[in-house]
Parts: sequence; C-alpha cells; structure tokens
Amino acid sequence: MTPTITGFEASPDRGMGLARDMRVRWAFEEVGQPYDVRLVSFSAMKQAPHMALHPFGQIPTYEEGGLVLFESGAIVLRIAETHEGLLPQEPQAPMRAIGWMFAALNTVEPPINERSLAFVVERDEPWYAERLPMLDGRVHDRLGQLATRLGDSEWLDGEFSAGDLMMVTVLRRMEPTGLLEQHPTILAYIARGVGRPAYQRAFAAQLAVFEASKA
Ligand code: GTB
Repeated sequence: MTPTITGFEASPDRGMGLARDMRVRWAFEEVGQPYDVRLVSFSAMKQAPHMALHPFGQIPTYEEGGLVLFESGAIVLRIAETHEGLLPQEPQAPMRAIGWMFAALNTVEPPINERSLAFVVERDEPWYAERLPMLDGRVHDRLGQLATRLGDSEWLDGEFSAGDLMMVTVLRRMEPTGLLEQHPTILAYIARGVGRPAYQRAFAAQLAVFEASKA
C-alpha cells in the first residue's frame, strides 16, 4: 500500500522546502518508501474533506490503508517505526532518537516558529522592532545550546536518525533570517543533513511542485 500525504499546491516558501511536508518526504526517501502526494490549496485545506483528515485544516496529512495521521512528528515516527533506517538498532538508542524528535518539535521549533510568525504577521506593526531582539535572543539561546551539545559530532546521538531529520528541517526555517550565520556548528550540521541524497531527492520533488504551480 503506497501511503499518500498532502502538501501545498503552491507553497508560500516558493520551493525552499520549508513547509512541513518536506520532513515527511525526506523520511520516505531515507527509508526508500515510495509515496503519493495530494496537493491542496489553502481553501481546500479548510473544507470538509480535508478537515476530516486534519482537524486544524493544515498540511501534511498521511493516509495508509485505514490509518490517517496528522502532525509531521507523528507521521515521521510512523515511517521510522515501520521501516529500517531512521531509528538506530542499539538498545535504548531508538528512544533517544525519539527524544530528539520531541526536542526539535517542542523545544527548538517554538522560538523559531514565533520568530517566523512575527515576521509574517507583525512586521508592519509599531511594536515589531522592539519585540524582535527578544525573539532573536530566544532563537540564539536554543541554537547556542544545541551547538554546544553537538560539539564536533556529526549527528545528535551517534548515527543519523529521525531526530536529526526533524532537527535539520526545524533549523532550516531560520535560513532566510540570517540568524544562523552566528552559529557555524549549526550551519555545518544543516549542511550535512541537506547534503544527504535522500534530502536532495525530497527537495527536488517539492521544488518540482512549486515550479509546476508557476506554469
Ligand atoms: N504541528 C503541525 C505539524 O507539524 O504537522 C503544523 C502543521 C503546519 O503548520 N502546517 C502549515 C499549514 O498547513 C504548513 S507548514 N498552514 C496552513 C494553515 O494553517 O492554514 C508551515 C509553513 C508554512 C509556510 C512556510 N514558508 O513559507 O516558509 C514555512 C512553514
């Protein structure tokens, strides 16, 4: 059974691979699982057929036989648990990799999300300039802590895992801001992630969708 996910019909990131279907595409590519993508418009996302799959009217969703999932973390975990390649084999290592997935989503992504959202919806507001240093500071705190933990390691905990996949996609959200430039360890970590052939295949697939949307 080939799973089907949903993605933006025309991604607002213009093919930069920053939307959350990218992490799911990457996971499929890492484990060699073919997948289908159903593209949805912003209005279709809020209509009954899609809302039945995703209570918040967002992408990505995942359908596999009778199983329907939303939340990119749950979807990547499903892929990781049902295929080899994203969770290490040694005792306790899979749970630590899952812990890093949660860290990416619950500890690193919130300040990154807050910073991104403020730029999108508040940048013309009078308080934005005053608020920005605080938002940047929260991002820098997390990036600095993560860089300290990474040190000279290639990945977060031994071999590449779903934890790294999730973390790299979360960190990439900050690429357009320039904030990453102060964190060479993080930049090198992201470069290792996006240099993986599976990432490149996933990126090309989402870029092709964007290119087609312009035609
Ligand atoms: N917690 C959920 C998950 O991880 O799956 C969050 C899902 C989510 O935020 N989905 C977004 C969405 O559907 C797309 S990824 N938004 C439409 C809506 O809420 O109506 C977020 C995103 C959007 C755009 C960019 N960008 O342009 O750079 C980056 C990320």
